[in-house]
Amino acid sequence: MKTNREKKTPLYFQLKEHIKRQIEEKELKPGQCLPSENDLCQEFGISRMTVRQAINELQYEGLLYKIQGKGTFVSKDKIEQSLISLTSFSNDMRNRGLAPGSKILAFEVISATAKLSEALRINSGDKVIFLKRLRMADNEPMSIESSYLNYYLCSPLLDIPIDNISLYDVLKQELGLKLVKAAQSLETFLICGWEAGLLEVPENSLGLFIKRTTYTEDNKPLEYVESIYRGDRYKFYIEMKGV
Ligand code: 16G
Repeated sequence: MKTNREKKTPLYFQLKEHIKRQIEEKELKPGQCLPSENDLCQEFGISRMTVRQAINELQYEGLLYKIQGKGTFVSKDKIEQSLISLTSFSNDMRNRGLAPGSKILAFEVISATAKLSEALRINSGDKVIFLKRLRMADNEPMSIESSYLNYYLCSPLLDIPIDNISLYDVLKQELGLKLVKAAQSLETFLICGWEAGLLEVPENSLGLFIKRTTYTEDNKPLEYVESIYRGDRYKFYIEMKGV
């Protein structure tokens, strides 16, 4: 492809779209190194600044990543998660042939704040089980989940070794709870500081902030979860019916 100076779209944008197409068509494959900035300047007859702008934007969008001193590489395909069925992280990863894992960041009993008492429909100050985990797939960090669980429904959980378990499997199989439905919201989020370190992403990477409340029978909120998902590794989809 040659960039076209007659077009209304800026030159950097033309290069960006070209690289995007190459990734979509698998001409550039996940893990593959991009040609050097110099090579791209020469090939497309554009300046280094223009090449950098295209590459930086693709990096922000999660399609490319840089390794200091090594070059720019194509990111892995994103994990697509359906928003229709109430699945667990472990199940989602296993269905994709990836090994789920967790690193426990906190596991303790706390008192419900006003926000938690509203989400779990309990009184302020009531006991809540707080479980914060870094979730991994094939040892790659994917998300940070902060789960707040109704103490009176879930207290046997405190006696179970929590490392690398599926919370939903334990709630269902060992505590006999039925997870009937969940309500979830998604917002964009900038990942920085400690959380960027845990997720192994650059400062200010795009992420998704997800809140989920899961209900058991009788419409009782069982868990309220706030999660941060890596924007470069995840996409969510939903199917809609015509009205
Ligand atoms: C998912 C849920 C989370 C739940 C977890 C249980 C989202 C946004 N969140 O990650 O609410 O606690 O699965 O996973 O999907 P586990 O059974 O593997 O522990």
